[in-house]
Amino acid sequence: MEAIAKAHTNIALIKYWGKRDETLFLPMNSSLSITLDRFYTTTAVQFCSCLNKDVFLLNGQIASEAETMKIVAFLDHVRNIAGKNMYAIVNSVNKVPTAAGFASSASGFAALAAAATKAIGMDTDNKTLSQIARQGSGSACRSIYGGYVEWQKGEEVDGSDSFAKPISDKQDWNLSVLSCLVASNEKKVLSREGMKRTVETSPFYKGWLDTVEKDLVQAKRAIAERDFEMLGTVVEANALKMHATTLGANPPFMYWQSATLEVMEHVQQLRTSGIEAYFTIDAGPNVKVICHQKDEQAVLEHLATLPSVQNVYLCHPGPGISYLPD
Ligand code: 2P0
Repeated sequence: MEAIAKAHTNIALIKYWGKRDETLFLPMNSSLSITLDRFYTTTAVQFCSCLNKDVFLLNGQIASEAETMKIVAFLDHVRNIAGKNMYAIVNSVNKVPTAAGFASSASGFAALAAAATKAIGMDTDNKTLSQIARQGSGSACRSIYGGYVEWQKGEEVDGSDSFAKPISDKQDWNLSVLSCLVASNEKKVLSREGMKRTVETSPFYKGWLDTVEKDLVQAKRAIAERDFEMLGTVVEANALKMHATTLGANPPFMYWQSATLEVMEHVQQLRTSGIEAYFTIDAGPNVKVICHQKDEQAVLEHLATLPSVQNVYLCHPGPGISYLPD
C-alpha cells in the first residue's frame, strides 16, 4: 500500500482570495493559474496496519506538530472516503525554496492527494483528485493539472462542483515566469489568515468580488487569442486589487516591502523601454514577472541587477501530477 507522486507549484494569474466555506475550502471566486516546471514536491505515502499513528517526514526530517496536524487532518479525509482506517508514513521532499517565501502548499497537497489516494487503493480521476487536494489547500486543486488551469468556484454547498480543470485550448503558449526572491525581513500574515481577515473586515473586499469574474473572462480570452498585452494588463491589475483589499482589513496588513515596490516599478520601466513584462504578487513580498520567452534573458538580466533582488528563478509552464516510478 505505497505510492509516490510528484506535483508542481502554480502561480495564480487571477487570484483565489477568500473562502465561502473554510471547512470544505470553497472559494468566494474562481481563479486561473500557470503550473510551473521548476518547483515541485515529491511525496511517498505508505499505509500500514503496523502503525499506531501517522508519521510525516518533510525533507528527510520529522515535521513539526503543526505541520503534522494538517497532514493528519488531510489523511483522515482520505481514509474517510476510502472507508479504511490505517495510518500512514508520509515522506515529502520539496524542490521549492520554501524558506525563501515561495509557497509549497499547492504542490505539497496535490502530491499528497495523488499519492495517498493511490496508496489506499482508490482509483481516482483527476476531477475527484482536484476536489480532494482542494481540501488540503485551495490552490492545490489547480496543481493537479499542467499548463493553464482554471479553478471554478462552483455553487453547491457540498463543494461537488468546485474543482480545477485545464482551460481547453492554447496549452502550448510557452510564456516565461521569473520568480524574484527579494530581500525579506518581516514575518508575513499567512494567506489563510490574511484572506479570512479580509473577507470579514475589509470594505474593499466587495470591490474585489464585483470585478474578479470579469478579470477571469478577460484573462481566458487573452490566453485563447494569445494576446499577451491583454493578459499582462489584467494579471497585474488583478494582483494589485487583491493586495488593495488587505489595506482595508481590520487590522490592516500588507505583503509588500520596499523591495517589492522596487521590482514592480522596474517592471513598469521595462515596458516603457519596449520590453513587454508584467508582475504579479502572492501573499508575500516576492514578485513574479511574466514575459514572452524571447525576452526572458533580457528581463532576467535587468531584474538580477536590482540590489533588492537576491535571486531570480526562471520558470515555464510545467506538467500536472505524475506517479513514480511511471
Ligand atoms: C492564489 N494564494 O490564487 C492565491 C493568491 C495566495 C494569493 O492560494 O487556505 O495556501 O490553504 O486554501 O491555497 C494561497 O492560499 O490557502 C493562495 P488555503 P492557499 O494562489
